Amino acid sequence: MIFPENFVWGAATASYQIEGAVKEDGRGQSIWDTFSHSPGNVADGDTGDVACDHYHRYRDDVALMRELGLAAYRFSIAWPRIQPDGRGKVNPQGLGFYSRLVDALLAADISPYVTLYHWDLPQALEGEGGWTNRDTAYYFADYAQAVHEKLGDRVAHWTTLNEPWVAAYLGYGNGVHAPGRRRAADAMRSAHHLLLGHGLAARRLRSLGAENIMLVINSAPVLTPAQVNDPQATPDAADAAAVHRIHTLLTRQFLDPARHGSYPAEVLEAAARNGGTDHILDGDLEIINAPIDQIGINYYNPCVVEAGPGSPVDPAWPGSEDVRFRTADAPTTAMGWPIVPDGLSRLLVRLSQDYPGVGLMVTENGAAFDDVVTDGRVHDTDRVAYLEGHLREVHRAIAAGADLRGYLVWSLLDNFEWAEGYRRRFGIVHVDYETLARRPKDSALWYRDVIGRNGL
Ligand code: GBH
Repeated sequence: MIFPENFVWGAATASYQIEGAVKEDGRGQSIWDTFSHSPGNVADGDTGDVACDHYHRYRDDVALMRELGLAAYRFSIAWPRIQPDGRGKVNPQGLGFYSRLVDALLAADISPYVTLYHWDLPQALEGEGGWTNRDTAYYFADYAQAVHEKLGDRVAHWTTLNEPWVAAYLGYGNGVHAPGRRRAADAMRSAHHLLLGHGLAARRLRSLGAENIMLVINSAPVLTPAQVNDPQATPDAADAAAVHRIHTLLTRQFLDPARHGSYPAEVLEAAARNGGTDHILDGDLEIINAPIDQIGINYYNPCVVEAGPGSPVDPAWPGSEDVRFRTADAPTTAMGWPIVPDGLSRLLVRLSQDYPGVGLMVTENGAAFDDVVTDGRVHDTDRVAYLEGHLREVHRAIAAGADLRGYLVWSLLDNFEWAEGYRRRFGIVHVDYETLARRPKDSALWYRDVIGRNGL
């Protein structure tokens, strides 16, 4: 099973999940510092204070990437390292770190894929309303410019946002993520301002000469329980409506504005019933509809729903009043997430049809399992099976005509898994949190061979 020539193989991480060094070189506070240090928010009271100490160990980590043969490394930039207050003065030391990282990657023949926002908003901006405040979108574009001015001569691949659905609905809706606010109306407003920030930043980057601009979303095929194991199953009208509703809230809410310049009617109706639509101004959709080059898809599992009232409605899902969330009949990972590899091909084929004219990339895919170290090795056969199963589906989607440009494993390293802390391990490289030693798991060695062969 050979992949196309120039197919991009890589791995992904995010700043707060790996860097540590939260008080070094002038870094300001982010909402994840505040949130993780407030008791009750993160499992075991874990924080990103040290994380994988990547800030100090990045050279070793790049050497490891080179050994694995990665062609691309997707990482994110901590906005509060660049602008400690979220706006105004730029911190040269913060830019310096990413500049050294980029140089190390290029010297190792690895293309840097820079994500500008993977959830660590400067706390100073949260103090002014965070993403519920429209100004944040404009500050985000200024920040994007500051980063591009330093790295634009060497970085060819730019991502504005990682998973705006998660940032808005888990951050401001059900409060599972920072900043831990819990109001459906705030989440819907934040979603719009994140999209506005995406559009402003994409336009700004383009005006500065950037050529490969991407928006990364967490998407999923939305399926009825019967469809999980039988793609041919045909839901009745009520179940089909529930499926369509959740697909609209999860995926169309972001890609319709970004690619078609319009919101789905169902999203506007949900906003009207949750705080109103006054925050959506004339001209916003035109800004959001900025030209982009790729859509990044982070896929972990399908979303399984059927008709019937969810009780009570999760503030992460305003507009889902007639929908009941179900669990899939499938084996699960340590996160409790169902393993449904062909969900990925179903999703990719659909998105390539609904949103033509841009490349697609799997920007995250992977799994947490309860890894054990035995005799210095981690025999993570479950992770190898997960990755292999999903790569087969990527190949299948390409054969079906989807314009897939690459695949990035989540994650290079075990890391700070947000509200789950360090107890959930997604890495293909094991991290010993006592010594911070790295140890490639069997999955890393397997992935190296896949890359070497350009296929399975
Ligand atoms: C990604 O997000 C992140 O980008 C990454 O930082 C993270 O470490 C990685 O995945 C692993 O978690 O149906 O309401 O229960 C995860 C995307 C979206 C997956 C929300 C779980 C559950 C939504 N997540 N989804 S709900």
